[in-house]
Amino acid sequence: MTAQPLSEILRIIDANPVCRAMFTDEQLTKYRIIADRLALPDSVRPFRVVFCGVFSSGKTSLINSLLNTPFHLPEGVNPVTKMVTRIRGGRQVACAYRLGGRENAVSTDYIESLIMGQKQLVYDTHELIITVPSEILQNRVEFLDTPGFNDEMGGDLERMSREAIYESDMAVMCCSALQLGKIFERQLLQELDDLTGHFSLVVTRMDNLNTVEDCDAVIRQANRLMKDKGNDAAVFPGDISFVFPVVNRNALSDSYPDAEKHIKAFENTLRAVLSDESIRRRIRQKSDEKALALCLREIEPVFTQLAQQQQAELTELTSKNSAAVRQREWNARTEQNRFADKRREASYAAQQFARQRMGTLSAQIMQLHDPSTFQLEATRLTNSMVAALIGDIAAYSAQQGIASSDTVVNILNGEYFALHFTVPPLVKKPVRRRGPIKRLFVTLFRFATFRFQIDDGCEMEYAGYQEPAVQAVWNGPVPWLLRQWDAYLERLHGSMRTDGFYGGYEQAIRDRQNLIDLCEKVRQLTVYRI
Ligand SMILES: Nc1nc2c(ncn2[C@@H]2O[C@H](COP(=O)(O)OP(=O)(O)O)[C@@H](O)[C@H]2O)c(=O)[nH]1
Ligand SMILES: [Mg+2]
Repeated sequence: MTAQPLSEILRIIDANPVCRAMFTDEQLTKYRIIADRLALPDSVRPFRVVFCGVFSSGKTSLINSLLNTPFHLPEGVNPVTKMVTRIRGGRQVACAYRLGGRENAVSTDYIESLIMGQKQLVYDTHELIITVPSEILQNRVEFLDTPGFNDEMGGDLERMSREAIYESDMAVMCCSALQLGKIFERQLLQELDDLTGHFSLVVTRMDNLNTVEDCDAVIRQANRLMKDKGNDAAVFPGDISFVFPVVNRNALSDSYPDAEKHIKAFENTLRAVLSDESIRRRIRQKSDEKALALCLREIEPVFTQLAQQQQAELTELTSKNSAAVRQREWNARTEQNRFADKRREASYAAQQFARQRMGTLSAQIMQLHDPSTFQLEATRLTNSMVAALIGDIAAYSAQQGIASSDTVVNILNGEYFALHFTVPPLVKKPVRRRGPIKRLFVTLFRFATFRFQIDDGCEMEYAGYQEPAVQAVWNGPVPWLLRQWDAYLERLHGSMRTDGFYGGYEQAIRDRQNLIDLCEKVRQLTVYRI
């Protein structure tokens, strides 16, 4: 038997808060106790017999009777056992408590007051280890005496009692003859049947019944309750599933004449079981299997449910995500189209303005005949024209609702004035080289037509000097302006709104997928023994 799947599952649960939240603390403690017990190597593992039942059902009395030593655990009418008492075999009576994985000795004088809770040991220690020289505890047999269930002291004692069952290989359930068949007793029987390879029902206080008929009725009822339970009886040399001792030997009375016989029979059979290695091994194996299967049976549906729930969320998230993606793409496309249209319109308009303005400018430049004032005048004209052009673009963009005119004006003005435009100076232009005869004629012709003459073999002229200036205007401010305008629209377009959609889908989907994988892994582990 290996504790592998359960420990592995517990590691997964501990590591994942979503899985952790699917279980109660009680459940996890149960799994942990069982996993720990399964992990113990056989060579050091005690054979644990838990004595359980409601309080005052005679558990401690039964243990005292079985120990058969001068040492007695305290018993009483009121619930007296306030701690789980672990009773081991040893050479002499000793007492210890466990703290931080270590056992610390306590004086045996305090045993009674500690068990009865009159004396407080250490905060948070609810277990006392008592060593008793008793024959029945040989072979690493350990008895666990529990405070018991249905105690008015409340949940803590019940929790301790239940945890002792999770630890144990075998159980003895004590039940008063007057309580037999009550709902709680039936439930506890079922619980023991689910958890242990073998358990016995010991009906106590038979002497409290008035008639032999009552005794027979109780015995019949006990048989009915144990039918199909406490199974695997075949491993025993005798059947110890149903016994009806009167535990308190002092209380033997005429009303239950078979008492002594039953007690002896129970003791003998239990002794035989506990001293037989192969029977112990078979009971333990069965208990381990049952306890593990119970845990896995409980765990499996939790993870199936978790996986289903995550799958549903995953499906929803995936469709939401693809809708969001589609929406986002659509929005981006329409937005893009809208901007592309606006931008095209705006660019055309800007070009048109530029052309008109620059056309006027060119015409004016063409009117300038005086080369000495030409450059200054052309620059001044160009600058005033560009300023007017910027104003036009701003007005246009405001009208189109692309941006506030201020923004455009600021952008264009700022950059324009930083790059104040200057029309380049006039240059003389070499025309062509001619021979002396032709040069003479040309000189005469020039003279006749009042044109300049430079006689170095080349002809230079200022004729058409307006042309390069107009070209410079067209190649300078106009493309610059259009570039600014385009860049401005580009910036506007780049900061286009694409947010406002839930963007966490991818991570959420990944989380769900991981959890589903984890559930699948756990479910594979649970298949192991179910
Ligand atoms: N008359 C009678 N009294 C019993 C019997 N078994 C236990 N008692 C008494 O019932 C009281 C409670 O017993 P105890 O062993 O402390 O119960 P526990 O709480 O289950 O451990 C004690 O006073 C016992 O002496 C029994 O079979 N018949
Ligand atoms: Mg007790």
